[in-house]
Amino acid sequence: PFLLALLDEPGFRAGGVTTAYIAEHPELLTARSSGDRATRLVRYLADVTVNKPYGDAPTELDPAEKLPPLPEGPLPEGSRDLLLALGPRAFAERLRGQRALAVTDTTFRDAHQSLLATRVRTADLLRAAPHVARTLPGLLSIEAWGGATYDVALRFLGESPWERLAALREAAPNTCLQMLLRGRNTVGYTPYPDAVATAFVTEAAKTGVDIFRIFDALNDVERMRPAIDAVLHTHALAEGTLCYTGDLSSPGERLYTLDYYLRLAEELVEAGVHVLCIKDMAGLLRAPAARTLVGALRERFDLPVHLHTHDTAGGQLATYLAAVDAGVDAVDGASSPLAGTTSQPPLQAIVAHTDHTGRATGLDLDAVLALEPYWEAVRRLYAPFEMGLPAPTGRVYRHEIPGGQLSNLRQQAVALGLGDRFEEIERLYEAADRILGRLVKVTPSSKVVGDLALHLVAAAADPAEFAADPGRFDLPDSVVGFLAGELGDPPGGWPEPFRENALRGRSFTPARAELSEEEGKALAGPDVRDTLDRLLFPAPAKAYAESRASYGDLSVLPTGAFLYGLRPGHEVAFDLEPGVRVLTALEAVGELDEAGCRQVICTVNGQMRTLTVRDRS
Ligand code: 3PY
Ligand code: ZN
Repeated sequence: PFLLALLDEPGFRAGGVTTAYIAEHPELLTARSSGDRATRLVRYLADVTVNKPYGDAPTELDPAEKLPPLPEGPLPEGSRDLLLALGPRAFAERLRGQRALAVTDTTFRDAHQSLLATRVRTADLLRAAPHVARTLPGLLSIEAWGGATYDVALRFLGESPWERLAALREAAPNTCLQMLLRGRNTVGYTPYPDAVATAFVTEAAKTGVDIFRIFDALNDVERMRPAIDAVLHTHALAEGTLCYTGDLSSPGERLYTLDYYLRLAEELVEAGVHVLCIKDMAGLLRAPAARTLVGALRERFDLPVHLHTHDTAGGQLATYLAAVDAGVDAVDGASSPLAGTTSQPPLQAIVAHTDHTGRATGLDLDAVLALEPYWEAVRRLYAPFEMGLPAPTGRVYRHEIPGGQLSNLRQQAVALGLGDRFEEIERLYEAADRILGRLVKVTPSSKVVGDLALHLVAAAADPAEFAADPGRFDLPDSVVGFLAGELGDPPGGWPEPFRENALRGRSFTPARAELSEEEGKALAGPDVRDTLDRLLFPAPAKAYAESRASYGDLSVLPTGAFLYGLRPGHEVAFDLEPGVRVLTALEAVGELDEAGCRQVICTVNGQMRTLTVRDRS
């Protein structure tokens, strides 16, 4: 490949290669030439063209055509300018003191995590970011990172999550970028040593995160503390999170009561967080409960309260308005085309319903509306990842499945041939939750409950029989780990004797509490991002490294081509780097040969190329 790279180099063609030429161009020894980089990306496109992993393109529309013109003039000041000027403590005080309802735009993270399997690529986010920065400078933040985005970028998109963050930082330099951090589990599904959480937070703040929303899947503040402490050493704001479950207004509620949340909030305040977040991941917080909880938190503590919800049952705008009356300082919304059902309530409605009141957001409704056609086109482009909740469902009040997981489980049910019997999975999820002790259900505790539910379905097990004699059944690893205490202790205590019976005779290897000396050194070294990728997600990090080695930086490809490949007569343009444009078009795909391959003939910047691709379709 090195020789091929040289052959493509203009200096070689023009004057012949000498050792002096190489000496003058040391980058040739490390970087590949643009011709070689183009060929490798076209090789990826040829593969997708033959194998069509997601079928044919659902639309020919390029979302970029739907973007309004970018306003000119100086970039308006935004929340990040204020945070950098005031520091996090004074910024939080100001947030608490202001009348205007502050708003976080979740379109860049939670919305597509909850509707499109987290698949929206950096390029599509990056195109919208400068518009948000220029036309909605009154936003509190853009939630753009963390949650499942890290894993999915490495595993499915061939993208570096760190490069996404850095690029978004550059595209919206005036507005706070926010991330979701799962406490000791960082952006993964099991706990990591504290040194990992610390290094992760430090690097994320350095790269671009200004607001860290930190939660623990069982609401255990001790397990959020390393991350909180790490944030307190940066410029960024720490949001300490109460994950909400149940219905605190119900007279039958004994566990997740107002007192329970107030005690939790007190611990978070003592841990030094700047903001209190109510994270209603399943959309269970009803309007009267919101009024009570927000009112009590505001009365008891001086910190601003930030409310997050999912609109699964369809009633969460009412919850927001009740919270607004009770003084909530900030809420989360997503642009309408990526809002509703398992995603957040629409930003557009939040702005419209508060306009001309004392709590108006200060966001320009027309500016929010101007981005609707763009996000609508993006959603159409990602149609294969639509996760199938066609309408609101009130059953969430019973099964309490978080928004992101509900859409995911529906897909898993379809894969198991149970697509038409999803109510059964919901019923077993509810039963599994009761068996495990009525948990706060959010990544990764929600995964434990979901794994058990699917396991009961697959084993055709009756939940009562399973609960009475779990030793007779296989158990998913996540369930064994949970019962062994891997995620901490559940708020309602352990379900005994179920737990003892379930663990008897089973072994469990706990996650490591410490790093090896070598890993510790690597975290302190210059390649901290690669080290974090490897420590957090060994297999996806390897998949990413292989993809990068084979194809280069896939994030430069337009999404239509990345997902659906090339079509005859349609030229695809992409930039290897600013100013280095590649134009490619499909000429023909050959017959299947004896080796199971096809020839793909295409033009690359006017030159004909023939690539051999294995047909795995
Ligand atoms: C995540 O942890 O990714 C979540 O969105 C939880 O709600
Ligand atoms: Zn959420």
